[in-house]
Amino acid sequence: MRDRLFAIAAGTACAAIAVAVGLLVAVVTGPDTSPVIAVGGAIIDATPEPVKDFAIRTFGEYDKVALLAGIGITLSLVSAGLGLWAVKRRWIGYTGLAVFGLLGSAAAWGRPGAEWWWALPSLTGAVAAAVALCLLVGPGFRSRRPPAEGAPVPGRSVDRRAVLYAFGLAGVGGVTGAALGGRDDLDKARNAIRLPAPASAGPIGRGLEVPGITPYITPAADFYRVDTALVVPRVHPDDYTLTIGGRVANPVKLSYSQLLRRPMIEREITLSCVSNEVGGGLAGNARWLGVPLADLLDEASPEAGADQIVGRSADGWTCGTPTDICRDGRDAMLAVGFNGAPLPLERGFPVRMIVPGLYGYVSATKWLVELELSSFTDFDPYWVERDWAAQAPVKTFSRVDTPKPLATVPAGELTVAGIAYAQHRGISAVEVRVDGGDWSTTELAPVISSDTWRQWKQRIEVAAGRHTLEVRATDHTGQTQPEERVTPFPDGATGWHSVVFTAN
Ligand SMILES: Nc1nc2c(c(=O)[nH]1)N[C@H]1C(S)=C(S)[C@@H](COP(=O)(O)O)O[C@H]1N2
Ligand SMILES: [Mo]
Repeated sequence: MRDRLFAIAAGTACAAIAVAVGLLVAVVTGPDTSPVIAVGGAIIDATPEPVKDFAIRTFGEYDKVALLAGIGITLSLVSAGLGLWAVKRRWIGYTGLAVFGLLGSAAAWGRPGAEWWWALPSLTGAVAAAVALCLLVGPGFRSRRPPAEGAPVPGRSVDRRAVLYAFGLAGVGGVTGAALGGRDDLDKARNAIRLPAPASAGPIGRGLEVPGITPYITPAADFYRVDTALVVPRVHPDDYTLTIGGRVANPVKLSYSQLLRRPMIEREITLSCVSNEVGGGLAGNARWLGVPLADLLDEASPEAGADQIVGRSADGWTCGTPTDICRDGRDAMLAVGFNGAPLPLERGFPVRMIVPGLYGYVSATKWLVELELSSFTDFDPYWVERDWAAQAPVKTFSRVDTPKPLATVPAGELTVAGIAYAQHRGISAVEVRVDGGDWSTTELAPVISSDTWRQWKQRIEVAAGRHTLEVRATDHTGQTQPEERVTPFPDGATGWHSVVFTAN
């Protein structure tokens, strides 16, 4: 039994050493090349749509944490098993480590933009783990079996200490690697940026003051995040080039400082995710500063028929936006500022795209490095390849923020409130009803444009007991949200949000 535990510990210690050495080498070769991140990235890209949909629905914004935890658990189990086998047949241990190393290297090589040295973290990690395996389960291991009842067990304590040392070394190495991996002068460079004042500053909206309502402007820390990047791409503004090419008469190349010198607009715009469920939180409203996209397109002069703009991010993710929508007068922009500061790193620093009226996956490329004029028949971007719709205008959405689901409130008068958006069409009315009664029209916050969400509130009377509050919104074209609930795939959820609460 003791020997088995030792073997399990030795196996997992070797895996920990592999991961730690991988992280240390990745300090030089780049954060997405470390074995766990490379494998995680490969899993994200290879996961079939229903599983991904399930993951996003189950874990929400913790989907990446869940994936890393899953990889960690799998690795621990497999390496524990390898440890058990390796004490009997050492070659099985070495073969297992070689397979690990090759899998990690293959995953890294499969990433967009991979270079040959991206395999080094996994390979060196595997070699280090093999050395550790040899030291821990090396010659002499068998001799530590109890020779006779009650006799001292030679060497055991030394070996146990060796396993502890191995875990300790792996811990220190891993923490050092992880800490150094994200450490370059990017935060410094971002803090040093002085954003220009906008040539055109849009009006500043004001929200309703109701306890429990979603604030009109979403602070950076509360803004949802959705992307396929396991580690945030780190794009230094000094090395930044944006290319506008493909089917254009005049290809354009711009550095970050050239982009900052162009006339800018600043606008409050809501961004929402196609995966947002009825009543969900995958939407935010911010004040974005950026270069109007239409001006840049005019300069590049797209060919007739180039009806899709393919956005590419530094990590290879792609996005397809209708060319005509970007030129129809709406505030489509290449954003560099978010709520008065340079874009936060996880929000696409240094440059991302924002197009009011379209879900993020067809418009909002973060870490944007290229716009390629193409056509919808010639190219399927990342999510379209995975069967999401190529055209995805934002559907009308309304949500109850207060009361919270299953809350208990005092009976009598009660203020209920929430938000609604029908982006680029505008919200004309929001109605609520209690327990399937008559609809009543709510009070709407003043609004500065059709591109932001609109808060609503209503005073209602409730008797003691359990109640259901429903909400529905109507846009400026006169369309009211349909009651039936439809899940997000393939082009956005619809249906009325409702909240059950108790009054007493
Ligand atoms: N490079 C890159 N940009 C991306 C994505 C991505 O996976 N990679 N996801 C898109 C999706 S699906 C959405 S909803 C928005 C989310 O932007 P946020 O994380 O700033 O809220 O970014 C878009 N831009
Ligand atoms: Mo999204």
